[in-house]
Amino acid sequence: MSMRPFPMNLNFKTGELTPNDRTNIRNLSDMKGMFFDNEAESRILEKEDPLIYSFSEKVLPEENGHLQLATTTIHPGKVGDEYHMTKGHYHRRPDTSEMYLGLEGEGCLLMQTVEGDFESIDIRPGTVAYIPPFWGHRMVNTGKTAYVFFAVYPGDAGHNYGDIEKTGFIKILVERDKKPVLIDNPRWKQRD
Ligand code: M6P
Ligand code: ZN
Repeated sequence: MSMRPFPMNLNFKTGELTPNDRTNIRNLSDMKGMFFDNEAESRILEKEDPLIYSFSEKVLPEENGHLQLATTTIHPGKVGDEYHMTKGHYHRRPDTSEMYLGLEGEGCLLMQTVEGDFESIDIRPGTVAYIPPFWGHRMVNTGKTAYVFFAVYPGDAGHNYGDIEKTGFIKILVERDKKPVLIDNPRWKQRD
């Protein structure tokens, strides 16, 4: 059955997408082992379980031909020296792409392939980044305010978190002398 066209509202300051159907919350306890400094993670979790990011989605059919629409807000902060970030993922259908549009705040998009290729793009309000098929992607908030972006991707792309959980990202973004620096991840493992 065909769907009727519909409008939505995207608030360019807050990223609020209305109407949306689902808001997903990711606290530090949902990201165990993803930040490099496990001791810093444990120290924080002994006291609290901070909200790292949330994303709101319009529920649309997970089918070829449709698109998925989502806005994400990453709260400022660090775990050890590493800035707050999304889990990051490849697509379950790896030959699908994605578009990110920066709305508020400052940060960086990290991308990699399973073969070990790596790219990063700074994303500010108004930056449009194209993530081609086969590139895993993660956003990192390097600023002191909320980092907000809008994403569009194919309806049937899906999420593959397992491969990122196994290997980590090739590079990580850490604070050095109060500035963000991209360094090699000593724990990066090439997938077998
Ligand atoms: C963006 C999109 C979504 C993704 C969300 C959070 O909105 O890429 O598909 O789910 O960010 O990122 P992650 O799934 O890596 O936690
Ligand atoms: Zn994606």
